[in-house]
Amino acid sequence: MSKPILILNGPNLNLLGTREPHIYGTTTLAQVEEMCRRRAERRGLAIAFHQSNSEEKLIGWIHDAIDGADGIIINPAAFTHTSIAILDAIKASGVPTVEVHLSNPDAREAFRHRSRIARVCLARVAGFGPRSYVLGLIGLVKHLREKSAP
Ligand code: CA2
Repeated sequence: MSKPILILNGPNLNLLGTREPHIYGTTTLAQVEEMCRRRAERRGLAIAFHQSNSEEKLIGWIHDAIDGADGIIINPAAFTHTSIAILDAIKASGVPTVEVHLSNPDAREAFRHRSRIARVCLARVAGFGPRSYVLGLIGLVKHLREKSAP
């Protein structure tokens, strides 16, 4: 493993820690990034961390991962439940991808129960707040290291 892990965040996650703390907590997205960066550095790895409200931008970053990242952690936010375009991008990239969520979508409204991307992801971590990202990162790195071991 020599390339960074790409961590992607979908729409409205820029508001994290500032709105609806009863659902999404008080940790900001910048703090989530810092938690992930520290964890990755302990394992000798770099991360690239992005957020966008635009599906097009998220897809562009997934395409960039084809040559530029060893793995992807993605919280597509509401696009989780709607975006066949993000599903197709992850599938086409061939980059091992872990789906993460702050809340547990299965314990919420019915429209959040379907994930469009789950079928092309290695795993899913949900419901642990910001720790979902860290747990997803640890699992992904373990998987990649086992895969590349001689
Ligand atoms: O639990 C998650 O991580 C979600 O991906 C969050 C999405 C939601 O649509 C998914 O069903 C589950 C919503 C992200 C919105 O982020 C906000 C953060 C703070 C305040 C308002 C929205």
